[in-house]
Amino acid sequence: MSRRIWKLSLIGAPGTGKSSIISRIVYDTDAAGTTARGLLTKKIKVKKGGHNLDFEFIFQEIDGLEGDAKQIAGSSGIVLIFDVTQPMDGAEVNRFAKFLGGLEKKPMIFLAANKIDRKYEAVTWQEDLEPIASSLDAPLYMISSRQSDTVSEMITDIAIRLLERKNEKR
Ligand SMILES: Nc1nc2c(ncn2[C@@H]2O[C@H](COP(=O)(O)OP(=O)(O)OP(=O)(O)O)[C@@H](O)[C@H]2O)c(=O)[nH]1
Ligand SMILES: [Mg+2]
Repeated sequence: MSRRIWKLSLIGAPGTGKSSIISRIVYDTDAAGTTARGLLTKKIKVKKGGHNLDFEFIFQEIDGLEGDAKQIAGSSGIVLIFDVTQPMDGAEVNRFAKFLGGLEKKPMIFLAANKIDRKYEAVTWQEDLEPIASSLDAPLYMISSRQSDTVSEMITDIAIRLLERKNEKR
């Protein structure tokens, strides 16, 4: 059986929760502070069409939406992380989308709105992010690194979508 290894880059402003989300996926805890710097990997199993599929993700954390082609190079997918308790900068997101469009090898793009456990303090809503998601043709996930199921549903869906895209290209 073939091994599937994908590099997944989490990109977002400082404090949006990138390390916490990676910790949740890798260790099933959100204690970002205990996370060693460097590349973390996680093997996950997905059931699809009666088959058990094995995947391995390599995670990379990238601060800010400045768009560094070198850092993004080699990523199968990128997840733009937003913090629902912080305002989002639409112009910045558009600049980043333009940058992505200019890349030679375009990674699959995903959007994640994090910290939904603090939805009563939210200033960025699902309705604010949906137009961006559809303009980027990217799925949008509402997650909290404190809520294990929201993160595991996201990573499973990302794995399936990456797999489907890979099969499409053959
Ligand atoms: N309430 C709540 N807090 C969160 C959540 N995710 C992250 N945090 C908190 O937000 C703060 C920043 O989280 P980090 O995971 O360090 O964010 P980061 O994007 O890796 O930050 P930098 O590496 O500094 O860019 C920490 O205090 C986390 O505990 C969440 O889903 N809910
Ligand atoms: Mg971090």
